[in-house]
Amino acid sequence: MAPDAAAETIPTHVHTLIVGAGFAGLGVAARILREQPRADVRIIERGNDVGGTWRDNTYPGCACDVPTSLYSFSFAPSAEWTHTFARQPEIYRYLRKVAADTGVLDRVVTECELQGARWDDSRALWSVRTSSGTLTADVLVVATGALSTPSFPDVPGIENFGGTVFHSAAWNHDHDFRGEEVAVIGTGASAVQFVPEIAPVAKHLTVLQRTPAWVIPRLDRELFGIEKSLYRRMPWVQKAVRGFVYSLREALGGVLQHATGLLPVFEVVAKAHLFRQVRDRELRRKLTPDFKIGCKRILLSNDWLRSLDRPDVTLVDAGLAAVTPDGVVDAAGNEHKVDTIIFATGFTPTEPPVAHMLRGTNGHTLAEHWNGSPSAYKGTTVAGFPNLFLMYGPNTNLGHSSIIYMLESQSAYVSDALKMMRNSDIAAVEVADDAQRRYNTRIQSALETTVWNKGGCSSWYLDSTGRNSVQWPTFTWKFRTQMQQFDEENYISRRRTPSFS
Ligand code: N01
Repeated sequence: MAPDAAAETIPTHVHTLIVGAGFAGLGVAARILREQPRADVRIIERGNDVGGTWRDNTYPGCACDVPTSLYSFSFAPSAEWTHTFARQPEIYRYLRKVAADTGVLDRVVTECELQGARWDDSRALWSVRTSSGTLTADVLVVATGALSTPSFPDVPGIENFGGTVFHSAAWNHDHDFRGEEVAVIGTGASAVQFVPEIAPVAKHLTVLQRTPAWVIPRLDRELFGIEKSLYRRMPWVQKAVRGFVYSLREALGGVLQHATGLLPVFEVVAKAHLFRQVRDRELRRKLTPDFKIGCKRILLSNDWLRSLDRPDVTLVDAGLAAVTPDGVVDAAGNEHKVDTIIFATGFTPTEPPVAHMLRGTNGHTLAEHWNGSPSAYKGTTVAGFPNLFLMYGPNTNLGHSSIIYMLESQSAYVSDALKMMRNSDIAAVEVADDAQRRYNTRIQSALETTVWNKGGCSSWYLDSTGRNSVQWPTFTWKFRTQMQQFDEENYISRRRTPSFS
C-alpha cells in the first residue's frame, strides 16, 4: 500500500537527506521539522511505504516485545493501542499516522533505494546515487535500521531444496501449511512469536535450536476502554504510565549492567515459567540455557514453550548444517524431511550493508574503516565521515528498554547540530578522531562487567572481532543527557565559504 501523499521524485540537491522511513527516519525528520519547519529535508525509502521493520515483518503473531507505553514516540501518544504489547498491524498503522500528522510524509520519496554516497571534500557535500537518480546533500542521516536486512546462514545445499523457503522477515502469506512438514531454523525473538501460531496448522514442525534462550512471561493484556478514554481526556495519565514503565525498565537495566549478582532471581522466574509450560523433563533440559539470563536478549512469551510440548512439534537441539533436496540436516548429522523451511535467523546488525555504500574523506567505505568492528562517537558520528549521522549506530542498542527512547535522544542531537550549522554558517562538521577514541574507550570499559560481555554466551552483540559494538552500557538517561546538545568542541568544523555555497 503506497502512502497517500508521499513525494514522488528526488530533487537534484537537498540540505538534509535521510535514508530510511522507519521509526528512526520518521522520528528524526519529525524532530527537525518541529524545530525548523522550513528545513530542507527529504527521506528516501526503498520500500513502497513508511514503516521500516514494522512494514516488512508481518509473520503471524508479530508483536512488540517492549511495552507500547514506551515503544512509541513521546511526541505522538496514542490512545488507540489495543494491548499493552502492541501487534504489528497497529504499530505499522501508528507509524503511517505519525508520518502524516507531522508533515513528514510529504518529504518521503518511496521506492528509492540508496546505492552509494561519496563525500566530496572540495564542495563539502555528499554525492548520492539512488535507484531513482543522483543528487547532492549537505548532510546525510542514515536511518536504515539494524533489523532491515535478513540474515541467512551460509549452509550447503540450499540452492537445491525442492520445497518452499522464506525468511520470517519476508513472510509468504500465500503459503498453505496444512498437511505440511515444516522446519523452523532459529529460536530467537521472531520464532517464539510465530511458532505457536503455525504449529496448530501444519502437520508437523521441526524446530532447530542452536542455543536455548531464557524466556519469561509477557505481561500482556487488552487495554480497557476506561484506560483509553482516560488517556484521551487526561494525557498526563498516559505520560505517568510511560514514566512508571520507563523506571521499571531502567531498574532492570541496572541489574543487567551493574548488579549481575541479582540475575539468579530472574532465572528462577524463567525456570518456573518453563516448568509450568513444559511437562517433558528431557525437553525442559534442552530448553534450559547454560549462560546467565540477559546475556542474549531475554524472550517474552506466554505460548512458545507450551507449543514445543505439542506432539506435532519436535525441538532438535542442534543448528542447521546443510539442506538436501527434500529436507534439512542438523549439526548432529540427522536429516529431517520437510516441505517448507522458514528461516528465523535474524538480521545483520553488526554488518549493515549500508556501510559498504558510504565513502568518506579518504575514499574508503565505512565498512572498510570499521573492518568488522563498528564504532562511532556517541553512536552517531564517525571520524573521516563529515556531515554523516547514523541513527541506531554502534553501541546504542538496549537489552531492557525501548529503542525509541534512544532514537529520540539521537534525533535531538542531529537537530541541534543542524541548527548550529545553520546559525554559525558551518558547511561541515567532522568528529575529532581523539574524541571518538576516548569516547569508545569509556564505553568499552563500562561494558566489561555487564552481562552481555561476561554472561557466558555468544550473541550478535559481539562482532566478528569479539568486541561488543552493539550495546549501550548503562542507564538510558545517561545517553539522553549526552545527546541533549551538539558538542561542537569535539568536532572539526569548516565554515561555509563562497565556493561552498
Ligand atoms: O533473530 P535473532 P530474530 N542453525 O538474531 C538462530 C528484534 N525483534 O529475528 O542463538 C540454527 O534474535 C540463532 O541461534 P543462536 C529483537 O531485537 C524485536 O528472532 O545464534 N539456528 C537464533 O536463535 C531481536 O533480537 C521484536 O545460536 C540458527 C536465531 O537464529 C531481533 O529482532 C520482535 C542458525 C536468530 O535470532 C532479531 O530477532 C521480534 C543455524 N545455522 C524481533 N543461524 C520486538 O518486539 C542462526 N540461528 C521489538
